Formats: sequence, structure tokens, C-alpha cells
Amino acid sequence: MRVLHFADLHIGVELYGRPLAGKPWSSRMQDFLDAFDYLVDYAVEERVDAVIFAGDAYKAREPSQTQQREFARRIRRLSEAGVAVFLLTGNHDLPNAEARAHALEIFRTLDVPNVHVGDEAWFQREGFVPQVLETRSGPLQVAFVPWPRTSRLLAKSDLAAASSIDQIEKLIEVAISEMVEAQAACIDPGIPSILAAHIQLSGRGVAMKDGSERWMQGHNAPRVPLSALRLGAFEYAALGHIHNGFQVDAEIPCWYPGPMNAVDFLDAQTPKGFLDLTFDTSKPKGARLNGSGIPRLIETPNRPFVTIRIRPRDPDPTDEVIAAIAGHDLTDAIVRVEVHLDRDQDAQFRLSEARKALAHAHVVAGVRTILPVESRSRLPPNVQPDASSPIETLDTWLRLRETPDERRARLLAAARELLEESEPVGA
Ligand SMILES: [Mn+2]
Repeated sequence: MRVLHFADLHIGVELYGRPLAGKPWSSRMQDFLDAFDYLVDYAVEERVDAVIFAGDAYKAREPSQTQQREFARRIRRLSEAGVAVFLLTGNHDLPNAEARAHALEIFRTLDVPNVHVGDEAWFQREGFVPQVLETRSGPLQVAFVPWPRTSRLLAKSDLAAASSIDQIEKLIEVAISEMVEAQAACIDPGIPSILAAHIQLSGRGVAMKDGSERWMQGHNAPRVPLSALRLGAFEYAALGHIHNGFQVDAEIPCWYPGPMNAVDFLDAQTPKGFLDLTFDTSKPKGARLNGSGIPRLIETPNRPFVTIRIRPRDPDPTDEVIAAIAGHDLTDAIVRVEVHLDRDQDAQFRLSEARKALAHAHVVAGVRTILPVESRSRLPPNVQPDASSPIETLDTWLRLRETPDERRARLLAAARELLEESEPVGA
């Protein structure tokens, strides 16, 4: 049984795009659609049995009709080709008010053949039971964790009683453990099983790999330890949310594929694509995943992101900068240039000439001159604002100001609420 796993499609990202002649969207949205087409073509040609999408179909919670049509057009191709599709809700797919439909719900409403939607509504109707996808090669069990919304997961009274973010995260951890444990109890060991989760895992190394999801979500995500996912009950974990794909060190193969296109320069540090795995259904549980459980990364075509860093030596640095730019192939590329100068060089530097040398790039994300600065820090040197979430930074700042514990907890809770309710930010 052949299964593809992808996540964080984010149709609607326009960052670094240019208008496209004859199309109502930019070159960047076209890039994202091209990658999705690549996956769909692959699934159809290779006669893949199932495609697991681990959440975040769009950039915005309320995608445009055009974006929805382009997503649906491609899901339809999979459906018509007899590929079982599982669509999990991520944070970008959920509305910000109760009772509003989420971005993937229409597929259940229309009862599209072979398409399954993994969301809170399924649990409300069926209880915590996995979905069973009927594929050409037999059934596939998919347990799942949709993006955890604090307001849905926790009772109001529990939320009110919690006095710190640590306590709230503990409660979320317990709620997710229960959700997964109940589904795990339904798993038939004779049938392949996957856990799909759109989640921010906590633990060593995980936060550093966020990539653009960190700014795209605009707020702090509840962090969940790996132990809450009860992975021993399943054969593969199909994760979504973090934008620099990697394997999580776990008892079963457990992967964040990351998006199929880099959203920004942070994402571009890792290869982009989708994962291809095969279950040998004749084997027992634990031995079914071939290749020692390491899925193949199928790289999707991507627009190059090029960073040019230059430290010119000449007192007049312009020619050196132009020569450095000429040494890079910038065809179709999104490019940024960082020129490190001293103050005398800066006075000589002709920026407009350097810009002209970049004219053939797809988009120039920026030309930055960087001068030596005296470091100025309000946070102690051991606290790196870039490496922690807004909530953690606020917490540090409140502690430094010796804010009384009770007031600090109230401020943090209010900040968390504000961040959760805000729309995802970004370009
Ligand atoms: Mn997400």
C-alpha cells in the first residue's frame, strides 16, 4: 500500500510574487499550485493508494473563492483517480469564531467520493475513533489530532482556574493524550495505521526548525510533548505545522515534511517536497513499513532563494559587490543581498548600481548594508528574543520587572488570548 504524506500547502502565499499575465494570481501562488500539481500527477501516475494531508491548506483562514476553486480542482483529480484523500485541519484552516465553517468542511458537505475530513466535528459525531480509508490496496486506519484550539479542548472553568501558561499547556497535553489514547484503543493491528497531527511538538531542536510558520501563525502555539501522541499504537506519524521538514526522533517513523514550497528564506534551508511510503500489508504490525520506515522525500520543483553575503575590502566597494552578484545564477530566483561595510565604505557605496546588477532576478527581496554597531540589549544576554515565542519573551520581561506572580499570570493569559484570536499575520 502506497501512501503520500504532505502538509502546509498554504495556497495564497504571495510573498515575493510578481503579477502573472493572464492569471488572477501572482507568480508565487502559481509556484505553490505547480508543486501541488506535481504531487497530484505523481499520485495518479504511480497509482498511489492514499494521500494524507496534515493541515494548512491555505494561508488565510478565509481563503478567496479562487484559491478554494484551485485547491478543489486538484482534490477532485485525486478523488476521480480513486486515490483516498485525508484532509486534516491545521490552524490556518480554522475560523476564528464558533459555528463558522472551516476551510475543508465543504468536502464533507458535498460527500466527495474518496475524500475524508479530519476535524473536531468528526469527534463530536463519532467520538474519539479513527477514520478508515478504503483504498485500492485495502483499508488504512487514520487516527488524528486536528490543530488544538484551547477554547475547544478545555472547559471554561479549567481555563479560568489555570494560573500560568505551563498549567494550560499541561491541560492541553492531557486532553490530547486522551484523544489519541481513545483512538489508539480502536486500532486493529491487522490493518496499517497512521496518526496524522497538526501540532507544535515541544522538545529539543523542534522550535528551532519552525521556519516561516513562526511568523505566519502570528501567535504562540500550544506546545505538546511527543509523549502525548502515544505513538507506540501506530505505525507512522504524519505531522504538519513546522516549515522546515525533518524526522522527529520517536519510537515510530514520525515526520514533518514541511511545505512543498519555501515560503521565505528561513524555509529555503531545507529541501521541499512530499513523502512517499509503502506498507507491505502481508507483514505484521511494526514490520510493514518498507525501507526501515524511512519514507522517500520526493522533491517538488522550487524557485531558488539566493542569499549573497559580501564583505568588500576595497575602500570603494561597489565594483566588488557587482562582481559578487554576477557570480550567481539569479534566473527566476528570489534574491537578497547583504553587504557588510565599514562607515567609510558605506559613504562610497553606490546602491543603485548594485540594484541594476540584480535586474534579471525574479524578485529582489532586499539589498541591505550592514554597518558595525555597538550592541544594545535590554534583555539579559542569555535570553534570545528570536529563539523564544512572544509569550516567553513577555514572560521574561515581566519577570525582569519583578511583576507580582498573580498579575504576571493574568497578563500572560490575556496576551495568549489576544494572540489566539488575531488573524495570522504576514505579507
Ligand atoms: Mn500550521
